[in-house]
Amino acid sequence: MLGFVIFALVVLFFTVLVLIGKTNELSEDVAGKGMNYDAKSRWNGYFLLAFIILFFVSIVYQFKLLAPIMIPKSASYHGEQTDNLFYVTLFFMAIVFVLTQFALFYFGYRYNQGVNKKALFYSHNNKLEIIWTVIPAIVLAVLVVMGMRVWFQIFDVESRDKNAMVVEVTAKQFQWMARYPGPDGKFGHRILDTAHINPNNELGIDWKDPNSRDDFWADKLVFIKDKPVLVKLGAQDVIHSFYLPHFRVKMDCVPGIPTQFYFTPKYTTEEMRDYLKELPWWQTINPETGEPRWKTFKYELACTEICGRSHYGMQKEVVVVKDEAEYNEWVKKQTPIYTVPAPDAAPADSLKPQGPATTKSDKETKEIKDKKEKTEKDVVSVLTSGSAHKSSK
Ligand SMILES: [Cu+2]
Repeated sequence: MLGFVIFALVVLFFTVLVLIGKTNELSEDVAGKGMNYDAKSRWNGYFLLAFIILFFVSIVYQFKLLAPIMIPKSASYHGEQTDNLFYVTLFFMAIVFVLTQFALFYFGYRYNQGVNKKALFYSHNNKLEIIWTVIPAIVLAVLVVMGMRVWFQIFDVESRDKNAMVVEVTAKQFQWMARYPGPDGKFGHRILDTAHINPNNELGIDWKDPNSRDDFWADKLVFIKDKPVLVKLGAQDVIHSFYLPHFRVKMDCVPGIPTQFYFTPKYTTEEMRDYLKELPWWQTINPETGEPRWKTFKYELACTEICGRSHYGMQKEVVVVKDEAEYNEWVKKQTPIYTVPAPDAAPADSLKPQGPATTKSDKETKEIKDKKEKTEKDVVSVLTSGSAHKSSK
């Protein structure tokens, strides 16, 4: 409400200013003074100059205000390179921005209308045109080459560590399904057909494959410091986007097209907290928790593709542990999917594959299918009898 009142007051203030100006002009006209365009143009020039100076001051002020609460340093190795690329680009663009914007407004001030001023006809200048074509061309070429080098390093499949840990993340409205390969380090095979994919086995995991028996769902993503990770991504309904802002990782999850991202975490969650502890903004109290912000800092996975109504809820905690031992401890505490239904699977007891090489899941799949068909038949018969009833009337 207060916001609206302030907005209304600002609008009112400027409306009054415009009306005063108009009245002034009219009264001058009536008094026969005529319009003093030179004076008006001079004032316009002062205002232009004042505007651009205020504009730059406000940029510096906003930067000072907001920079401390922006995302902290990169928690992955490649992220340092992309950050560096960002800063170098920002540096050059800032120079261009300041020079061109200042020139634009300064010229408005310097060359305003005046009785004794005469416009200069200046058709072209080869030297000037060469300078403003060649210099930007060189700067842009350097930026493009730098960007391509970083890109090829990040996506260089050949130089990847073959022992990287692999995590499979599948997105759906509105959830992340993170599958870990379990202690054996191998994922169970998936069969992507309608007979294997059902509400209780959304990924179509082949329970006959022994490797699938220890795969587990993770309620948070756990990575190991300095251990490369390959995240294999998929989506079940619409396009989602796998975003780990602190690690500078972003990759779309597209239905039907597998995507992946390879990176190496550099700082554990604890190390990041220790780093943030030293920064003034992170020392302030978070009103939601009543504790300093650094204390409750968590790495985050978020969806960064507007994917539907509850898009904002597609979050997951990400934890980086210090070594394999700590990771194995966590793995030991997880329950394999094989004994529990997938997250969100409604009837908890409808699918519990047990024992070795059982085909129970297939049998149960059939039961579910039969049940579904029967329901559909019932619905159809109700509908048709209803319409028959109507038409007979
Ligand atoms: Cu999404």
